[in-house]
Amino acid sequence: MADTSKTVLMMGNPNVGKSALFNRLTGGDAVVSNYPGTTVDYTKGVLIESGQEYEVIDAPGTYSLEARDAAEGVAVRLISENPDATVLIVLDATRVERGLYLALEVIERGCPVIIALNMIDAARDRQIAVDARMLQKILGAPVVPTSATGGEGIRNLAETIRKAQKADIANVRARADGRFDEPARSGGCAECGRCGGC
Ligand SMILES: Nc1nc2c(ncn2[C@@H]2O[C@H](COP(=O)(O)OP(=O)(O)OP(=O)(O)O)[C@@H](O)[C@H]2O)c(=O)[nH]1
Ligand SMILES: [Mg+2]
Repeated sequence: MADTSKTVLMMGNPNVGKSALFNRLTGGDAVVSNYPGTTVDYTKGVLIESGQEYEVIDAPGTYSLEARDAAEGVAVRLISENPDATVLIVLDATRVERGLYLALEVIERGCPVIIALNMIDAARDRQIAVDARMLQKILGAPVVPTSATGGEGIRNLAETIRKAQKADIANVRARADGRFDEPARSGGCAECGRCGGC
């Protein structure tokens, strides 16, 4: 199987701004392909960040990895076909809870993930406060607030791809229940990707 370690697979619920973010990350220079055997299209582009070239795939929107229609089926097949990819999970900051089911499924699969908390501008406008740091701590993976339409956080998101982390779902559950304070690790933390402390 091809090396997919430099692939970034964008996944998220429908209408959360995946394609808008994809265009920001890749400059909109994209190739649209039909997924074989389906009528579903998906888009690939290139991001060059700190001298590293990534292939970015904009997957169709899905609510879960138990696909219920053709588009969701393609999203699930893309994650299977790119086993070493970093999964960029896009959440809508105005309705974070809706996207968490998929995020947890992807984390449970053992994929290295980063999370874009997109539509942060809309959340702010509607006075919806989202604690990105807490979310990051609980999920054990970097969380970057973004506004794909306004351009906010895009640079930070691109720079954070290399800090993607595989999270342990059992630890995520424990932290969500408030049962577990993760001990300092030597391998890196979700906060800065380098230390064991913050
Ligand atoms: N306010 C705001 N609107 C956004 C943002 N990102 C995307 N949008 C808008 O949200 C709508 C959906 O954006 P898309 O990029 O098409 O969303 P998607 O996740 O690719 O949608 P599907 O491919 O249908 O799953 C569009 O009208 C965008 O302009 C954002 O950060 N802030
Ligand atoms: Mg889209």
